[in-house]
This record gives sequence, structure tokens and C-alpha cells, in this order.
Amino acid sequence: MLVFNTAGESHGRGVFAFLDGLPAGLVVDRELIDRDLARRQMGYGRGGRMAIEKDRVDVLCGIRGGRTLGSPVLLAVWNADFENWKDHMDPWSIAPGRELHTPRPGHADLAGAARFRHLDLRNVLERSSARETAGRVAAGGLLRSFLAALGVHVHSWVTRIGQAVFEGPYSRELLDASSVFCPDPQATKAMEQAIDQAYEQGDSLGGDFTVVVSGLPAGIGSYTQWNQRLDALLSMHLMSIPAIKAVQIGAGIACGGLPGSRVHDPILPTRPRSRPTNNAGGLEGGMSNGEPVVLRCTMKPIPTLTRGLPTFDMRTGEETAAHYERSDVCAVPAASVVGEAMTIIAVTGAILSGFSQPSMAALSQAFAEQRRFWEGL
Ligand code: EPS
Repeated sequence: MLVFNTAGESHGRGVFAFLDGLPAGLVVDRELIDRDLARRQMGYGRGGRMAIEKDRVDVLCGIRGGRTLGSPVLLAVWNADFENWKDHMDPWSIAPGRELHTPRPGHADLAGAARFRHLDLRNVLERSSARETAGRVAAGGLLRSFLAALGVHVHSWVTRIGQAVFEGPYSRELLDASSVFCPDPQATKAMEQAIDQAYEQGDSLGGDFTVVVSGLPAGIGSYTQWNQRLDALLSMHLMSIPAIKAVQIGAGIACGGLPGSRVHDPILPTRPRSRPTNNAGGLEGGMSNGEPVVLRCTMKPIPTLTRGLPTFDMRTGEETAAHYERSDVCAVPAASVVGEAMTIIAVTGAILSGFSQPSMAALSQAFAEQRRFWEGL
């Protein structure tokens, strides 16, 4: 079973990702991890912090000579900004001056203060900050090597920022040329303009992105238990990304308004079996069905606004405007990279747990192979 967790505060020493349950002998491509980390930092609309950070992966354990050992893996992405914060983030004694008491509507500030009885909101926002997603992307970048070894690939693109919408086809070349990870020059311009306008108005913007998994054979996930359904696992992984408010699979909410004859994808007698349409988004009965898995996520606008929204001061109870911390205007392109990472983590988990409960025929085959290996050792 795959175990994945992160640790680290936004302005602490770094962000860390822990992975356990990986097969031994996986050849890890470090460039893939660093490329994903760099992509997550890009995207029109990012704030000043990204000029400070140059995220790269540091492997602390679990990989030797470029291959996984089968032992737990710990990855680090160090925070360059820690140098500017170390007096305020010290584990033993904190310099004053960075406390916060005016919770931002839409942020974790207020509920986080209630959750852990924190009086200084910095104790909430340091961990609830989207900086944590660097750890997810490091882990996803590593597991990209696992999926690639099995012929499975994950990519994404941005389909909306505010009112600027793109509904066209995917093109890797056009995507690489886009400042907002949208594979269309015109839509890219419109999205940039929308971000500029929000910036000028002291506002922020959300949007949508699509994630696709290709090369997955049918039968990954399971229908036998609720928490093994791949659609459930994917939704949970994607909904866990900060600011994601909706996840749709295939035709998604549109399915609710159509008759069954227009929703369900006919099965063609080809080999492998294929479908002329993909309204199911590659998922039926909680399992992959051999078609590309298509997921669409919606991100709300960033809650940190230069013109703070109405709130209260936790010390006095008085009405005031929410505090402003340096922030991004729009992080939808970055979120699409995090979406890929969380999708990779979900699919890897489903593959590993699927093979821990194989059919008897598949298990006998694997066991015989183990016996042959032992006898030849
Ligand atoms: C974030 C606020 C900003 C973002 C940050 C998320 O950070 P800072 O407060 O240091 O300016 O840049 O995102 C990242 C640091 C990152 O690596 O994505 C927030 O409040 O969530």
C-alpha cells in the first residue's frame, strides 16, 4: 500500500514529502521531478515569492544510485525564503512582529484558529499555505517515473481563468509556449488580460484545469469496496489541493441533464475494446475502463486580496479589513501541475493496492516467478 504525506511550513526550513510502499528497483529520473517543480513555480499571475524560490528536489533517503531501495523515501524542497524568516520561524524562540489576527475570508485562517485554538493566525497559515504543494509535486514527479515505466502518462492544461474560457484540443507544443498553460495563443492572451485586470483591481481569479491519464489499462481501482473506487480516490486527491471546489469526471455534471442513451459510451468490438465517446471519463464502476481518464477541476480565486475583505480582529472583536500578505493573483496554472501530481499519486496508489489483491491466476503466476527466482539465486 502506498503511504504519502507531506510536512513543512511555508517560511520554515523546507517542504518535505514522505513515500512508503514503493517497489524496489524503480529507476528515478531526477530531471522529471525538477521539471515538475519548476513548472509549478511558473504561470502568469504568481506573486513575489516565486522570484525568491528555485525549487529543486533533495533526496534524503530511500534512493541509492538512482533506484528506489524499497525503503521509505523522504524528499526535501528547501525554502530559500527561510533565510528572511528564521527569527520568526525558529522552533525554540520567536522574534515578534509577524503575528496576524484578522482572518481572511476564504482562507483557512478562521477555521484553523478554531481547530487548534491558535491565537496567532501565523500558526495556521504557515502550514495551510499552498507552499505545501511543492512537496506533493516532488512526490508526483518521482512517481511519474513509476507510471512511465508501466506506459502510463499524465498531463494537464488550463481551460478557464475567470471569464476567459478555452474549449479546444490539447497540444503539447502550444501548451509549452503559453504563460498560463493553455494550448491556445488567443485564449492565453485573454487569460493574461483577465489576470492583469484582477491585479489592477486588487482582486484575484480562479479557474478550471483538465487532467488526463493515458495508457491505463481497464481494471485499475475496484468495485468491491467504497474506498478502493478509483473515481473516489482521484476526487479525494484532487479535492485536497488547496482552493479546489469541484472535480468532474468525464461529462461530469452535464450527465445529470441527459438520458442514459446519450450518456453511456457504446462498446466497440475492437481489440482492445474501445469507445466512440468518453463521457464516462475513462472510469466505470470505480475502475479504469481502458479509455483516457479525464478529470476537470475548478479552483476558487485566491483569498488573499490587496483590498482585504470584511472580517474582525481576533484580539478586540472589532470589525476590520482582512490582512494582506504578499500573494499570487492567480495560481490556476500552478494548480494544474499540482493536479497532475495528485492524480499520479492516486493512480500509483490504486495500481499498488490492486496488485496486492490480484486474481488467484495472477497471484499463482507471480508466486511461481518468485519460486524460480529463489531456486536460481
Ligand atoms: C501563499 C502565499 C504566497 C504564495 C504561496 C502560497 O507565499 P508568500 O506568503 O511567501 O508570499 O507564493 O505559494 C508558495 C510559496 C508556493 O511555493 O506555491 C498562501 O498564502 O497560500
